[in-house]
Formats: sequence, C-alpha cells, structure tokens
Amino acid sequence: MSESPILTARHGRVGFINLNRPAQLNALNDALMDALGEALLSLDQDPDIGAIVITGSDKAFAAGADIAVMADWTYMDVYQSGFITRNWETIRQVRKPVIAAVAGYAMGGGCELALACDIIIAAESAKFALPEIKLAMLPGAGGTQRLPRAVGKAKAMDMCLSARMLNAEEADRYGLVSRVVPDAELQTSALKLASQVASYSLPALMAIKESLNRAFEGNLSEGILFERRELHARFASEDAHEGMHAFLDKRPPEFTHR
Ligand code: DAK
Repeated sequence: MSESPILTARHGRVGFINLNRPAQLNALNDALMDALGEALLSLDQDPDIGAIVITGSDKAFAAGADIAVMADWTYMDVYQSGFITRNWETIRQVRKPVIAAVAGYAMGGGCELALACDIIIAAESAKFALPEIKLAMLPGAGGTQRLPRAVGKAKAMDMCLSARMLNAEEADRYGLVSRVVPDAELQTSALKLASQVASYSLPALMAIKESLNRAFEGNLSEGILFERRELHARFASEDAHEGMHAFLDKRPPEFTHR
C-alpha cells in the first residue's frame, strides 16, 4: 500500500499538515492535492482548530506540479478535467488562518501553494521560484496574480520570465515571506506563531482574513466599507465584549469563539 501523500497532526488548537512525497520533493499530484483539500476542509470545519500550518520536508516544501504526470497530458485532458481548478484551489475556501512553513525548495506549484497561504514563515534554506518558463509553461495556480501582489510587478516579472530563484533573505526583503528563522527552529516557530494566532477569537480572525483579502479584490472605497461592516459586526460577538472587559479588568480574556 502506498504511503499517504500528506500526514496530519494536532497541537492544541493548531492543525498541522505535512506534505509527504519526499522522494519526489513533494511534487504535487492529484492524490496529494485531493488529500490536502480534504484535510484543509476538515480542519476548517473543526471548532477546536483555530489555525492551520502546511509544511514540507527539510529539503522541499514542494518542488512544483508533478512533471512526470503532466508530461504527456493533452489540452483536452487538462481542460475537460479542470486541472488545477478541480482540486488545487480548495485552499481558497478555508476561512481560518493558514501558515506555510517553508524549508528548501518552494518551486512552481509549490511556491504558488505557499502564496495561497495567509502567512509564509521561511527557514534560512528556503528557495522560492516560478521556473515554469524553463518547461515552456507558465505559473497556472495563481502565481501570475498573487506573486505581483506580494512583491510588485518588477520582481514578479523577473522571477516568472527568467526563472530567478529567491533565497530566504531576498524573499523576506521583497515581502514574499513574513519572517525567516533558522532551519532547526522552523517547526517550533511555526507552531508558536500558529498557537498564538489560534488563541485569539476565531470569528475575529476570520473577519480579519476576509477583510484583508478584500484589499486584493476591489477598490479602496469598497474595501473600507467591507472592513467597517466587519468591525460593526464584531459588536455582535461575545468575544469582542469579553476582550474589551478583560482588558479593563486587567485579566486575560476567555474567548468562547462566539
Ligand atoms: N515533478 C516530478 N518530480 C520531481 C519534481 C517535479 N516538479 N521535482 C523533483 N522531482 C523529482 C526528481 O525527478 C527526482 O526524482 P528521481 O530522479 O530521484 O526519481 C527527485 O524528485 C529529486 O529531484 P532532483 O534529483 O532533481 O533533486 P536536486 O536536488 O538535484 O534538484 C530541484 C532539486 C528542485 C532544483 C529540481 O528537482 C527541479 O528543478 N525540479 C523541478 C522544479 C520545477 O520545474 N518546478 C515547476 C514544476 S511545473 C498548469 C498549471 C500549473 C502548472 C502546470 C500546468 N495548467 C493550468 C495547465 C504548474 C507547473 C509547475 O509547477
């Protein structure tokens, strides 16, 4: 029996998903993307989970779409089966914060998967690239859209047109990742960050994630209006009242995620 393409674990209110095709540097195939989507949706629906971490191995977060599988596909194969759309975009449905903990290669679809997460925390060994041009392909899982939003047009064009690979320090400087940590500390740092996030009120986290993502969807006025309505909605939550009263009472809040 073949090994599961992902492994899952729970640490308190954090759900961990480990991509698990080490011999192929976690190259993304349908079995892996189906399992990842299923795990993400299951954790998203679990009331005892407040944040999710996706990680890979020491050598690779994921080296991209599985080239061995794609090499002989035809246009009709990918068009009719809805390649990418069918199961790569499940992550967009997740309403809880998702953190990518990246060590080693995050290339092609692997880099795009990290970009689809809400926060990227990188080990010093992390390397980011969209090298599809070398295969006469193009980034097709959101890379041409999310990368320029993260690093700006000039850097994104450079990476996509020349296949330039960024190391962790460059990725940090360009705003692709939010923090860089020593390799040995990646998992503990990701867990610490995710645990902190997950300790906050879940509906507030979801509202922040949804509001922030709006910044990349529409114009400023609409975004501000959306944010204002989300803020008003906080006054209907028990946690917001608890948070403010706890501050005034000089005690830690006890959130019920309601
Ligand atoms: N797919 C399949 N196998 C891969 C792979 C990949 N992406 N990356 C690595 N592997 C396999 C290697 O073939 C090798 O297998 P064996 O020979 O041992 O059987 C094993 O993993 C170890 O790799 P290497 O021996 O190459 O390891 P190195 O340390 O020497 O090099 C590397 C590491 C990451 C620099 C190198 O493996 C590499 O360049 N890998 C390919 C990276 C890449 O080009 N990624 C982009 C893939 S294309 C689409 C939408 C989206 C996409 C496509 C279509 N449509 C809507 C139609 C997305 C495309 C991509 O992501």
